[in-house]
Amino acid sequence: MKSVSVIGMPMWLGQTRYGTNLGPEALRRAGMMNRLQALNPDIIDLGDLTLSQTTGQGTPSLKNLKQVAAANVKLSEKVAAVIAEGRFPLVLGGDHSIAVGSIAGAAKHYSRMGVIWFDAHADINTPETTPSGNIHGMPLAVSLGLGHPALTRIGGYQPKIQPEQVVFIGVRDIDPGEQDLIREKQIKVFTAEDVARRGIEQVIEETLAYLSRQCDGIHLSFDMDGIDPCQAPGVGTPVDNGVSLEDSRKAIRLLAASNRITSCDIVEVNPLFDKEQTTVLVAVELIALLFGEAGADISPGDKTVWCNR
Ligand code: EXY
Ligand code: MN
Ligand code: MN
Ligand code: MN
Repeated sequence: MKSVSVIGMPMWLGQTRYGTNLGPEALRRAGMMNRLQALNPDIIDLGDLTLSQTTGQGTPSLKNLKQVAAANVKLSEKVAAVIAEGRFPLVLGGDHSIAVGSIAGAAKHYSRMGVIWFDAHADINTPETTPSGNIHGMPLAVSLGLGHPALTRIGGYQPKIQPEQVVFIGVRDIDPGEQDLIREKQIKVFTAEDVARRGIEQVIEETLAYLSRQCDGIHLSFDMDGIDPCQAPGVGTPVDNGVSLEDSRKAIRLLAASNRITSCDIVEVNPLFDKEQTTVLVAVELIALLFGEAGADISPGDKTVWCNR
């Protein structure tokens, strides 16, 4: 049984749609802690870090830089301390800019930490390539040492990870500048289409084999918008034709069973865009599956995702 410490990051300044800051509380209100503690009594909630909620103090290509950097300095220290205690950090977003701090805090404990980036997006833009200036589209580039020093220097070292130790799963909305970087760095990619065509079991098996050979820890950065928006609508940047909920469940259960995941972010839940609590409840279920809940036996069933959007 892992000793798990939950850290809430009420962050929305990595993008421009208010609401992801409400994510951690929404997950708690949906009964997340009771469900986790029923599985494992040594799962504790450290509460939310106190973050600035006011916009400004950035540039058009790095919106809210000062606040986002300050928040991630705090998070990197918290995550590093949790791992130093021998505990597993589960970081609840908040938008995906928080991966800057979670990866910075975790990677210092490993010589070669792998990253599984489950997402509709690549989040590997730099200030030079970003189409929006939103830092939630940059955390992977920052972790690779590419971007503004106020972000790449967090944790006091850089880069945090190497491109050959990153695997994308579920991507389907990649900007031209990101495409170039992914090709140049030869980062391993399983698009949402690859998942549908090859099967999630095969994708996860290949991902674990690829990373286990070379990594001494694996960080799972799980962006809820990687799931098809018909089944997880409550996200800030939805993209059609995502990974089905069934495949997302299978992915988490396989990763849990591998016992190779050493830290995790669950990000981009935006309760203000949710339909009832659909996305919040999916996130709680996936977190419970990550920490050992058996979950309903999943039939091979129909993989397509049908919905009237
Ligand atoms: N690639 C686009 C940008 O950089 O603005 C969209 C990024 C969306 C990021 C979400 C968290 O995954
Ligand atoms: Mn993301
Ligand atoms: Mn995304
Ligand atoms: Mn759809």
